[in-house]
Amino acid sequence: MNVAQPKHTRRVLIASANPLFGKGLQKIYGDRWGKEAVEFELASSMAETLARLETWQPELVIVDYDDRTIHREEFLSFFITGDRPMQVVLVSLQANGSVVVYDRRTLTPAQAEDWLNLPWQPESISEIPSRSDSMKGSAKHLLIAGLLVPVSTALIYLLLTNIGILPEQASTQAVTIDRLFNAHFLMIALLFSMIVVFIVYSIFVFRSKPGEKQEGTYIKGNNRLEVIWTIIPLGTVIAFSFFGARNLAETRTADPQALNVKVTAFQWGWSFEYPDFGVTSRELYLPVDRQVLLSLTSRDVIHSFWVPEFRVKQDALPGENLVKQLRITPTKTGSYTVMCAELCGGSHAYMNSPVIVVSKADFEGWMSGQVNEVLADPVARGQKWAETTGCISCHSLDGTRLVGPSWKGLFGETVELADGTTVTADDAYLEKSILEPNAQISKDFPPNVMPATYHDLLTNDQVKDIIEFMKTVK
Ligand code: HEC
Ligand SMILES: [Cu+2]
Repeated sequence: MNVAQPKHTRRVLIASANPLFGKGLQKIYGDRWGKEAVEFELASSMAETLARLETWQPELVIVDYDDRTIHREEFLSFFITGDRPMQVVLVSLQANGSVVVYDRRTLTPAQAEDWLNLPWQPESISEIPSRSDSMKGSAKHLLIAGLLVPVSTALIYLLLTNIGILPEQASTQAVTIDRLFNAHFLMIALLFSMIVVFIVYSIFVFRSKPGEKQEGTYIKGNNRLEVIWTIIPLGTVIAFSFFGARNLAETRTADPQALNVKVTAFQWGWSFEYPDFGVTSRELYLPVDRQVLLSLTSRDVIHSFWVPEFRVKQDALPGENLVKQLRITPTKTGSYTVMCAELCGGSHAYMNSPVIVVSKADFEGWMSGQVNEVLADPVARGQKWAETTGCISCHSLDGTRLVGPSWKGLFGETVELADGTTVTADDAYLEKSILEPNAQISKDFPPNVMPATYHDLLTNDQVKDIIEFMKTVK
């Protein structure tokens, strides 16, 4: 039988849950017409078939007669009532290679071939653009959008690295950390562009015109694509974790000449002890260009030591065996602030202390001043203990009411107690209030708030020094 070659690609929808059914038919068609002439779609369920009919509008539908999931009768009635230029054929493929069509005529493979190519109406469907045209079109769109991605990536990366997201770089560790940050910014810019460029491009270029009903092709499953987009991100994440680990090790490079500082965090402040000098300070003084080894502990809950300009951060944990170390090599003189980076209670947000990076000479000058002060004057010592053990984060020196009563003018005053009695604030009362805070509670202040641990933390001399200092707070 002689059938005219169609001028356009035929769209043939094969409805069968059995993939072999589709393959067999594709082969028959391919041999006869050449692979280019026929375009196949497979639908493996009734719902899928109906969906493909809507979106793809095939010219010929071949239904697997033996497939129970496809409800051939329902199917047939659906088509007979439809008004599309579309052929429907119910086909049963036999094991011996012969083909049975729905009216039960048994044909040889060659006869069936001809039968399946029966009347064709190219005119009625000639407006549908051929697949190869649309392929050319989509390659063009892909190329344009694909070129916009690196452009957008570069712009976003420049933006991210120039709006000052990162604070000043003031330590050698910061250089290492920022290198990784910048790699992440590049990655973020690329991922953002890969998604948003395509979305925005589609919104403008593929916007449907008024009255247009045709929907885009429904694409289900693409193993090659899925393998690619799993392996590339996986490899990237592994590479980043490798760089991350290497950078972390780099920030921990130890210098044997490092300056030792013990950092104690408490609710809500910091105290810095220089064990090699016997000096304790409320401010962290550091010499520039020398590594400092911070040994961090906490007196109460978990805190976290963080100076943004130095980048590195370390938790301070309560417990004697849980001392954590952090190495920082400041590279710029100036004033910074250490803040607590772990929510630790009511005044967490105000848990700031100055960090002052000075030249080597200035550091030595400051240190000798501290050493002399500690030795000479009990009031100066007392003030130092009061600051470094955290008293003045609860007791003000200027009359302001903080968590506890202000120390202003306290010495020699008559204090009203919660039990209604009064007492004179003399040496004995103050000492008792420090060592056993719950023995006598001041009126209008809560019990069990002032830590009862100073008994162990402070020596008798330190308590006396603090009281000497309190006497001067007028
Ligand atoms: C967490 C907050 C807190 C800290 C830290 C703290 N106190 Fe207190 N302190 C209180 C409170 C609340 C009271 C009032 C209740 C009471 O008498 O126990 C108080 C009461 C006192 C009193 C009695 C004052 C008066 O007017 O009768 C003295 C003296 C005192 N504290 C000294 C100290 C010293 C010295 C330190 C540091 C070594 C210290 N406190 C640390 C909260 C604190
Ligand atoms: Cu804290």
